[in-house]
Amino acid sequence: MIEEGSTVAVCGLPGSGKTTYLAALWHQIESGEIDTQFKRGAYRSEYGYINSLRNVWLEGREQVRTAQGSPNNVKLDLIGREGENIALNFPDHSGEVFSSIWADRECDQTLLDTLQTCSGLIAFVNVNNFRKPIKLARLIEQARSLEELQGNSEALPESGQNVAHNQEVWSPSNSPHQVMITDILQCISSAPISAPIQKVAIFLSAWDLVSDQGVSPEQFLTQNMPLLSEYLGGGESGWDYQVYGLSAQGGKYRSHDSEDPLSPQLEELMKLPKPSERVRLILGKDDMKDLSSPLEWLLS
Ligand SMILES: Nc1nc2c(ncn2[C@@H]2O[C@H](COP(=O)(O)OP(=O)(O)OP(=O)(O)O)[C@@H](O)[C@H]2O)c(=O)[nH]1
Ligand SMILES: [Mg+2]
Repeated sequence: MIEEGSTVAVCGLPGSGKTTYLAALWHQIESGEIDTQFKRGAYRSEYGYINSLRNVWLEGREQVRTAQGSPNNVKLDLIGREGENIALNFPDHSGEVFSSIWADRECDQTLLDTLQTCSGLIAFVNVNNFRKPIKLARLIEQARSLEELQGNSEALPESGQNVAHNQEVWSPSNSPHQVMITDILQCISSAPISAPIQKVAIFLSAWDLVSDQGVSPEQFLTQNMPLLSEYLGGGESGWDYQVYGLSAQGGKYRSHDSEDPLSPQLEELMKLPKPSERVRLILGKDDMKDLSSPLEWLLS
């Protein structure tokens, strides 16, 4: 039986797909167009914010970046499979509060409150915009070319400065995303945050952009984010985890204020009689539509 006042924490760097998921989830539950694990309960909460996200999603437009500062408190009144009433809290934080855990070693107080009271965590990674790890072989290759260039002084740029100018200055915020996410998960589970949660659903968002690669979400994680995959799978981390491929839009949406005509792909999506059918959620070999199904696992 799921507790009445449960909270799911939504974690992810800027642009990782958090708000889009909430918008699509709410549409599926509110419309009742498809069979979902959780149904809509009697309205007891404030729905202004989540309804505005849903309308943007229905129009095939990207969500506006979530503003920094206080999170938008989303509370959904739901009914579980066993008929239980659940008021599910889903605070929509901006991605910067998560970057700040990694880069500044600081945790926003409201996020801390969420983490210490939640039953489960969803961690988002956008497969379209994550910063990949640099392969050691590539670094060695670059170092060799630099050595060759230095050995051949005629080939060097006149002052030698262009080489330095082209190098990116390191800062915590331009680290590979898998390093940041692994560290954030580690911080969440250890002191001083010590969140009492064990389950994390990893959502690889914008999955429609990689679904033709023929790999499962778990394989994608192993191939592209080996550090995170080993951290989760190594057994030492303490997390019970599942990796999902999530397409909450089904394809590319227009930007929030675009006046451009719809792309052929978006036109097809918009023609679907049930907008809930735009969505895909992949877990292993299962290809699902119901965005609330991971919540059942997270909350039970
Ligand atoms: N192709 C595709 N793009 C997606 C999908 N879901 C999200 N995106 C894109 O990913 C980007 C970020 O999505 P948001 O939901 O705003 O991300 P967020 O994590 O809330 O970002 P912040 O509010 O900045 O923290 C947007 O450009 C979305 O259009 C999807 O299913 N498919
Ligand atoms: Mg957002």
